[in-house]
Amino acid sequence: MSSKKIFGIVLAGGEGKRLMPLTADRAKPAVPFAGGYRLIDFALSNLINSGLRQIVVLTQYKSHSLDRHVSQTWRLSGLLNAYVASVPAQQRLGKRWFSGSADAILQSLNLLRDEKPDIVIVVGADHVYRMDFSQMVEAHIASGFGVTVAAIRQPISLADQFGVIEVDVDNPSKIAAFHEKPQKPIGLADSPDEVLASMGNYIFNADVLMDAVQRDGERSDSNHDMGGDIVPDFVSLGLAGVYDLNRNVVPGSTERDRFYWRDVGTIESFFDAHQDLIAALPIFNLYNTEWPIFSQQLNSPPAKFVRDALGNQGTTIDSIVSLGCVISGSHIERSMIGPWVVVESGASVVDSVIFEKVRIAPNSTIRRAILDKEVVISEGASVGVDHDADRARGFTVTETGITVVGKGVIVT
Ligand code: ADQ
Repeated sequence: MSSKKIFGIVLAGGEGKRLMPLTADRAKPAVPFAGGYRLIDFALSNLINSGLRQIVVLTQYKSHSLDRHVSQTWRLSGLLNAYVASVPAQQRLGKRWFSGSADAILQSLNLLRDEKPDIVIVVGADHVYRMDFSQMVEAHIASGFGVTVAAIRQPISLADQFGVIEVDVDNPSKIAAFHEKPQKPIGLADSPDEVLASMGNYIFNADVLMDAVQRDGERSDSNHDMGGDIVPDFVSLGLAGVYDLNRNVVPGSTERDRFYWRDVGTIESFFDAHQDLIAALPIFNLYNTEWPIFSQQLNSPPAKFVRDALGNQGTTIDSIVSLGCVISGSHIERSMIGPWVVVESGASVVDSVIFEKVRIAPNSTIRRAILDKEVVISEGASVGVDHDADRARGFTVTETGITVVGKGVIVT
């Protein structure tokens, strides 16, 4: 890691409307993922593994479970001034919440004034990926740009969800143009079906960032958004660089998962990201011990698989089953089962994501569904089999037929 003093800011105040009902009761970065993790654990693990030791998480929307997760899980030693601190919106600049991600930083400048870092890494909180930021910091310092934006190629069909980068023809490390969520994107010259997307991760010289958010705060024509306002400003001044994730080498990563990055902002992408992990040869490998993804260590017994009371044997295949689960004479296939889930005799769970403490009673059927925490499936009930019946019971059914049952619902 560079000898510069580096500070991390995780933007975690977004509402996550497109993940409803999973965000009805929690901030998007606190949404459980892959059994025992929360979405924010990926960003924080990357920063910690990259050598950062001073990190703040800026929160505001329904932040209780997020604040609790950060304070319980991300306890660094008190030595060496090391911390991951959750900082809720505090109305330091008048009686208003954060009006956008740049405003969140503007309202938190006291943190930078206290720590006086040279470099600030600003990252989003809701992506699944591995990245060594120390390599990006080296590239940023060498380039001399005020901001460097991390980027990855994405299908052009997704361009309207991302900031799209055009690189300078004479200097491929410089951004020539930046279009936030364009409706009519232009594909890359060497690959017309792809665009170069901003990952929502930025490295700034600290003084440059402080100046930029202060200037932005004075503008009435700004939405105070990092991607929509701050980055385009730097680009128009010729001061923005780009760092392509394909330059990043993360210890222990495989050829298959080297450039894995998923924005899990929608139910579909959240569901698909689980399938990426469950696959026998996963394209995102949770078992890379050289670049661990940290999360809360539950004091839980191992998962247990038993015959039911009549001696019937179950099958569990192509699935991940978390700690504390008891699976009894039931069938589980291509599914992610969170902690402390009970699946009883004759129940069948296929292509599904089950959050913690769900109870699935005998002879019930779950297909292509996401069940939030503490859902109870009654004996013989089904979810994901008849979408009209799912809607009639108030469940969300997506365009591609994923049924989502909200937290604590009793399904009969
Ligand atoms: P989006 O993710 O759509 O695009 P945004 O909704 O601003 O942008 O969220 C970015 C991050 O900031 C998220 O982690 C979110 O939780 C947080 N955030 C949003 N509003 C906030 C607020 N008021 N206070 C604190 N935090 C807030 C962004 C970029 C695109 C880029 C994609 C990559 O704008 O250019 O391509 O990320 O996914």
